[in-house]
Amino acid sequence: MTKNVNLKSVAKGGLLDRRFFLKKGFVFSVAAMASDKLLAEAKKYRQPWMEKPGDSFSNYGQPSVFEKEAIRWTMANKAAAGNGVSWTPLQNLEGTLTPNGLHFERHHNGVPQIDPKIHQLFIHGEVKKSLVFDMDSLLRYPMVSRQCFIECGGNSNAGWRDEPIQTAVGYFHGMVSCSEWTGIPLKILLNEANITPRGKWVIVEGGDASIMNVSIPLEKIMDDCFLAIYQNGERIRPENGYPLRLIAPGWEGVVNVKWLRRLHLSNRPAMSRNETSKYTELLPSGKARQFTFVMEAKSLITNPSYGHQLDKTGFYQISGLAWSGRGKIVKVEVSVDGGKNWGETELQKPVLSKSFTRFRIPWHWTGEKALLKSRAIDETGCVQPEREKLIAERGKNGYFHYNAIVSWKISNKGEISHVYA
Ligand SMILES: Nc1nc2c(c(=O)[nH]1)N[C@H]1C(S)=C(S)[C@@H](COP(=O)(O)O)O[C@H]1N2
Ligand SMILES: [Mo]
Repeated sequence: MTKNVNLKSVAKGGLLDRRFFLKKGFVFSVAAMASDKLLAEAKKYRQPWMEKPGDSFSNYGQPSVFEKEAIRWTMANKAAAGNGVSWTPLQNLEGTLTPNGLHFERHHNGVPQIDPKIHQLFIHGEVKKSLVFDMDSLLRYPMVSRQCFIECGGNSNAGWRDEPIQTAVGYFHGMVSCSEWTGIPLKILLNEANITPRGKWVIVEGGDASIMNVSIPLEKIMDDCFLAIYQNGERIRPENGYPLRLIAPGWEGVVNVKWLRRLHLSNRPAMSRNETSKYTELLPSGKARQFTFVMEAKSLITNPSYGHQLDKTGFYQISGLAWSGRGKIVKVEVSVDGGKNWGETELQKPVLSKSFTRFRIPWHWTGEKALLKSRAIDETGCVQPEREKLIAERGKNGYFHYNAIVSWKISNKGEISHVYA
């Protein structure tokens, strides 16, 4: 067994060692053979797709037909037509960016098909100059690009249940995705509108059938909010807000209003449905949490995770995602013995603020029972809490903002289940 550099070898659950590949190096080859024999084998290896020309060009590419499992799982909600969610299959993805066709969706009343030639954006209220824009005029403004995650405030809410849900990580935590968004900083347009001293909140309204609205403090709007027009280089997909959406980096999904049509400057919040009857939660003290915009530090191991099967002992790469609405992730630790020992993982560079951060660490599985956990720490010092601690603070009335540590139990047969531990 290797001598560990920065991690402890643990009795149960095997060994975690970030430097293992560097120190030892090893081969996961199907077979090992001499070079001349291997060359002969390679020459013999011919498949049908090498015998004739392949398919022709396509106007818009699609994933391989062998990747049918990497799809969004959809879940309709009977509250209204077109209300529901589709989830990002986090268990099938790597790196930090979510492909556009797999970005999670949350609609209150379906996806409108908005004609960009007639779409308009109105800015009015506590401004000296009311403004109306069409898409052509917006496209003339200077733009910025920023990679950031969007997470629904209700993501991971199955964690509040008494029994741990047994489902793929994406179907539990996949109401979060990460894209490079490109658009116009809102402060440019609002400075043009010239806000009056009474303008302290911006009431943001969408142009879908739900005409959803939310209130955002002016400070946040002027700090880093922008109007996105492009998503990962192409125009935003209809389901993610085409032709225009608001991006409020690090803040809960609901304030990232899609199909944006109106910005109303006001001296107070609108007290709309999504900031009173929803997204307001009673604490054990009897007080309520309201306007809890920021998504707290969170992480989860996506591989291995529920639904995967470890069928051999030996090396696996533990890989997962971490993010925080407060800024950059500075550290992600992983434990394979249920939290007794923790090892520091390698973070994929560059680590960006309010964005997905990919962490990885090699793990030697000995074939014994193991209990995998990950714990994120952000640059403000926020540490992802254990579930017990979160529930002690927030009580059992929680529904939103669940960010507790996730635990995967590995049986001695290599089966993976979700546990509270
Ligand atoms: N106009 C409008 N904006 C909306 C919504 C909506 O239903 N209508 N849903 C909100 C919610 S609750 C979330 S979590 C995010 C989801 O964004 P996405 O569908 O692009 O992932 O959009 C928000 N913006
Ligand atoms: Mo949401």
